[in-house]
Amino acid sequence: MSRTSSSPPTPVGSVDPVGSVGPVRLGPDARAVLRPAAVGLDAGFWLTRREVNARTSIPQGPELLESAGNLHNLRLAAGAAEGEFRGAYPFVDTDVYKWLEAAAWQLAQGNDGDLEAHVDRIIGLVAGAQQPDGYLNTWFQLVKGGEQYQDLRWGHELYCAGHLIQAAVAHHRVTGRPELLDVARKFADQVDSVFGLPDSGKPIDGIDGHPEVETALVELYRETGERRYLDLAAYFVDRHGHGLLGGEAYCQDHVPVREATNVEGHAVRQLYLLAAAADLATETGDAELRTASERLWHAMTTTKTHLTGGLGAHHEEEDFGDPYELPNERAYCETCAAIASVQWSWRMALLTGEARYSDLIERTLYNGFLAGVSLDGERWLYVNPLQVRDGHTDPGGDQSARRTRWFRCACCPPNVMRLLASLEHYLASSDDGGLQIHQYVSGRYTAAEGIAIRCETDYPWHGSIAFTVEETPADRPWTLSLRVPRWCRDVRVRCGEESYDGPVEDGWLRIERTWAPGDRVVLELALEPRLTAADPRVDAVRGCVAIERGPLVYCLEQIDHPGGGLDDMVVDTTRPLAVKHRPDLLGGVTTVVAAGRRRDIPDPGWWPYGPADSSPRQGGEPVELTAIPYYAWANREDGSMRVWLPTS
Ligand code: FUB
Ligand code: ZN
Repeated sequence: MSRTSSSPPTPVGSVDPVGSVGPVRLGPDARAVLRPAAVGLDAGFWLTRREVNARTSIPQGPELLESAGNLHNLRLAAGAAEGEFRGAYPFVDTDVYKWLEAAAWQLAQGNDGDLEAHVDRIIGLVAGAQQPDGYLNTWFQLVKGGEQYQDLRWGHELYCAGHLIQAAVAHHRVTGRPELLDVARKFADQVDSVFGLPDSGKPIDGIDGHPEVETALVELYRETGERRYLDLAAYFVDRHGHGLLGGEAYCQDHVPVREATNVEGHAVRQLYLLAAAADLATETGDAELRTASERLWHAMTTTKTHLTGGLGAHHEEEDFGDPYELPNERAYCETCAAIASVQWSWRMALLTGEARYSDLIERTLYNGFLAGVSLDGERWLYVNPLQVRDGHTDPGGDQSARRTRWFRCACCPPNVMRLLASLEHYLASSDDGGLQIHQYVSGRYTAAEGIAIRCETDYPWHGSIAFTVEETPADRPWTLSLRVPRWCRDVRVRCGEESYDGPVEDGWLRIERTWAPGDRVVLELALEPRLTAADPRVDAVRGCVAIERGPLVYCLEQIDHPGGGLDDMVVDTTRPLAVKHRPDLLGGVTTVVAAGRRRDIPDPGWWPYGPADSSPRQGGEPVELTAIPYYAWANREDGSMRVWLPTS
């Protein structure tokens, strides 16, 4: 099928009455061309990951928050406990808020009784810790003598407010109950009474060093209809980049969003800020913010994104780094940055209708994001390197390349929980013309006006994706739009018994007709394993290839290659790649087998450098290389790992 480009679609306007109950609910005047559609997963890859989240990760939250001291701090602030503040950071309250948000989305899947009881109890603790003026931050209340907004660069007070607001919106959206929303609004109102432009009469013209409150305030506006929350979000977004915090990129204070030409500074901070920019463009029609968001997304994906969708090249300041500076063993790729990237891209997908945003979401979900949690849902990675060397000495701590039960800075685990618990929200959309499938899962996709289809698939292991129309208006046509991933070189579609050869336009394959219940469409995405090379400016991987299959990035792990290390392996790119389904391995994965060699590396004596080789040696012992999906690495014994493989 040919790929072409088309002109932009028109906005959808109002809220979809059967839309997805999830983190983004468009306001009545939203300029987005798509709105999130509801999906109920009933089998397959992501259902398994979500069940682990529901049965293991989320239920362990209350105990972990108790033992780490987060809940104790809330009791302390409420005057209901004695002792010292526990925790190393001013933002430890957000671990509680992100867990509450995850639990709220989980409640939408059904209530096991126990979870709701924990949620109610913890909301009670949060409400109890709130000051009468609405302010809430246990660090400042307990350690800093109640001072407020005196350390905007590092204090994270508004960052904490943002996560509280998001949790409250989730809880209200799912349960209809006001308890946490009341707390969040009271805090938001206090923030609104304090922050504003110098001529506003409000005492502080300032921003938080860690964006997050901005996108949360937009969602609070969407949930409550109160315009001043949207205005406050717009104020905060636009006050970044004016030197209010000294002008550092770390705090997103180096350049106004509207003028920025590439993503810079602390990756998570940048990405949360850009999610808010996309939200504002969506709700207000601000064309300049939209253009900036599009420009920055393009710059990020072309120059600063790892193959896994991971973001952030520097351990120092958790920073994006320079264009094409994409190291392997020192890749930072914080799990939170992958999550923030999904959040931003989804807002851009809804705003523009463009498939490329969901291409990146797919890559990120299956790789850079999912590697952040172990297969059993009990251990985590904060940083997600693309290589662990033979002989690696692990420093331990939060930034370890070994999975950890919890972190001192525990931002990532509950962030993973909330994304997995709300995952169905990021999979499909609708507009007045029909239903768009962004991500392929087994389950039921529902759009407005009586449209529902069932999808059966074993994706990403197999590329066959079968749709059956279950509900449809009888008397009018609508369009089923299927995203054809950018990596896919061969796509076929059958409608009933006939093959369909419409074009792939901007990544969408659109099938318009008057459907009848029982109509079948089968999409076949060829999942041939492939070797991928990077832009030649990425010095770190010059002369290397990576193995991919479908949306999955693969890696080698030491445990599958006994008899030597991984650093002396070479892949033979002239030999075909083979696929082996391994139900016995890592919860059931498809491995890719490549031909390789273990290089004969001559003893360098005392100096490992020598004259450049004009004809590199091709010798060495032949070895079968077994690649596993990157998301599944670090689930067996500790050892080396690599994504990028030298070719000579
Ligand atoms: O500063 C709060 C969180 O801690 C950030 O989002 C993460 O990058 C980590 O630094
Ligand atoms: Zn994190």
